[in-house]
Amino acid sequence: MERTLVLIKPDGIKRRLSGEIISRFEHKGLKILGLKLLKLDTKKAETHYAVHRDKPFFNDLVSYITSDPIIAMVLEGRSVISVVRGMAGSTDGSKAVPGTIRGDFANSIQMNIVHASDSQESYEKEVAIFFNHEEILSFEYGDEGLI
Ligand code: FUP
Repeated sequence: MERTLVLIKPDGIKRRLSGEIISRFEHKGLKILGLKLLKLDTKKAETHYAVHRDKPFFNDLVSYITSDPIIAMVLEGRSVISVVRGMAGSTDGSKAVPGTIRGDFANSIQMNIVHASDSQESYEKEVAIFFNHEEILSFEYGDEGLI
């Protein structure tokens, strides 16, 4: 079963959308194996966004993601990386399709509510920034046969 790393960014937390977003993942039948509220430090934020280091928006992005608390989650499910990317919607909230998280709640590129890993390789790098092994639990919800 595949896993992905999801962040609810400071705008999502401060706009009180955390419950709504987590509900969407639960209702889709994804399993939450790890979850924490934290304030990211600059070093970890730079590691998380390392692929964007040379982009003009990099410093702003790091300042923003470290400005206030975020929620980090590990989700598990069938094809969960592409499923959650689809649920998140396009990066730019003004272009994201209604029905997606960004399409329904964001109208900005930077403040776009959530982050989701874009590949298995990204997941492996990202999960190590936010979770220790023992913080990712393994258990049955009991409804797996229905999803
Ligand atoms: P996504 O994979 O949809 O989260 O988007 P990207 O990896 O392309 O970008 C990562 C983050 O950089 C986005 F969530 C927001 C930020 N960003 C900007 O601030 N300005 C841009 O022009 C593009 C991205």
